[in-house]
Amino acid sequence: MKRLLVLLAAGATAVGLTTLAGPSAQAATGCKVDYTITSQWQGGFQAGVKITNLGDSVSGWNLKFTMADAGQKVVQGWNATWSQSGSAVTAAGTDWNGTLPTGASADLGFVGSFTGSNPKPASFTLNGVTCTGSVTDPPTDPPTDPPATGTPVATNGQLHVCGVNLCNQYNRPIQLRGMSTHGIQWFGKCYNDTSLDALAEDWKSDLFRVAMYVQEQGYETDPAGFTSRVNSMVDMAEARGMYAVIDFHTLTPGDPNYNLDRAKTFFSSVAARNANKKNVIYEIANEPNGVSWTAIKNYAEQVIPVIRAADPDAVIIVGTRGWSSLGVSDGSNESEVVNSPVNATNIMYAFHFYAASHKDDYRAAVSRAASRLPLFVSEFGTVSATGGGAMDRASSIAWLDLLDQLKISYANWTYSDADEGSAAFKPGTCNGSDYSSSGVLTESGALIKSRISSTDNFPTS
Ligand code: IDC
Repeated sequence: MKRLLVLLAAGATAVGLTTLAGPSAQAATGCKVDYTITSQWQGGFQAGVKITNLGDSVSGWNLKFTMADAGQKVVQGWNATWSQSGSAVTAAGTDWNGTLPTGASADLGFVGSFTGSNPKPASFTLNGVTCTGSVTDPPTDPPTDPPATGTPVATNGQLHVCGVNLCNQYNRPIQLRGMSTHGIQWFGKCYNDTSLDALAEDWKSDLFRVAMYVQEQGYETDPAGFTSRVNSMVDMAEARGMYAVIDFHTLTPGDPNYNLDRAKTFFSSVAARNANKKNVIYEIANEPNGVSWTAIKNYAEQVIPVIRAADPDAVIIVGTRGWSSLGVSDGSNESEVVNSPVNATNIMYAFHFYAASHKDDYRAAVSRAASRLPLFVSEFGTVSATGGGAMDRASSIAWLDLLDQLKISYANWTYSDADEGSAAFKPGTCNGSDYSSSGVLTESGALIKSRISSTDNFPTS
């Protein structure tokens, strides 16, 4: 059966073609094309084109090839919708032969014209896959695979704020426990496949906070480069089933409005790029300081809509006054936020502490605030607020017990080998490949690892 379909003027631009899906990442692909010049005459020829699908069944196909000589044109084709643009020829499957099960063939053909010689095309692609006559199996472990069963992201799915809690896909409150990077501009070498495997598998971390400083040789020096580094760290977390907090690590200057334009640029980009991921949480200003809650709130109300426009359902963390102390470090308290919350939904407020510096009065503020505000401890240290000094074990344990009891999520500063007490690894660890043995841990690292690696028991119904 020949059905005459499309008559194209030579050189016409391809129009009206259905856009066909390419091969799915999961599908086995492969095809064979037999191109036969069945007859030829002065300036004209007829070609038969037999496509055999060797891969998984395709529904909707698109065969493409390039004429080997610029003077060759499709004049009239059959059993496909034919078009030509320059030397590029497309034949699209029709409603009666658009589905090709494994092993099935479609016989098409066309009448062509030529001005010089009439060679055969060199190669053919079917839905973007070159027809080599053999099958390519799908990658066994593509990096975009859904996380393995049982990981934090596989279990909890897309998160949302419910009341004052962070809730999972079953609308049940959960607590995420994990680690923050140090400044990625300084400690990039600490974030590689081996260290991330250790974080996911040995530490059983639920969470990986990516601290992207804006100043101090950070984002402002190379916006595109830092954006792409953050994105690849989000992917590394996703591949291991961990949540990723994208931390716009403002610190000095303390007024986040100083970086408002940068924040809009950065978040519109990362939110668009990561919108379909379930593992992303946005933290829009690490630690506002020397600035009023009103100014912070104003910043938040400008940045949040930028994220929402691209990624409507992700949880967003808003920094608070006094280095994200809910104002306590500035002599205020949580009431300023309770009385004037950010005008947005699905957000949480950051609370940060350093256990050797921040003790009972700060714990009291968190205990009070926890029933009024959704809190997220996106950064804390076991040491002093400088990031150095000795670990305060008693205060650290009091804090962690409180956070567990209140189901407040946390990330510890830092998963790095910085030469300071807050680092989890001894200096030099990131020059090697051992992130798993107890010998590489600092005192802080050992305590935090023992806390984070205990069973999560996430609710699943
Ligand atoms: C510290 C680092 C330190 C670095 C300093 C300035 O540990 O190596 O020199 O920043 O960039 C925070 C901040 C966090 C601080 C940390 C410890 O969010 O950037 O890291 N800290 O001082 N808030 C309270 C403490």
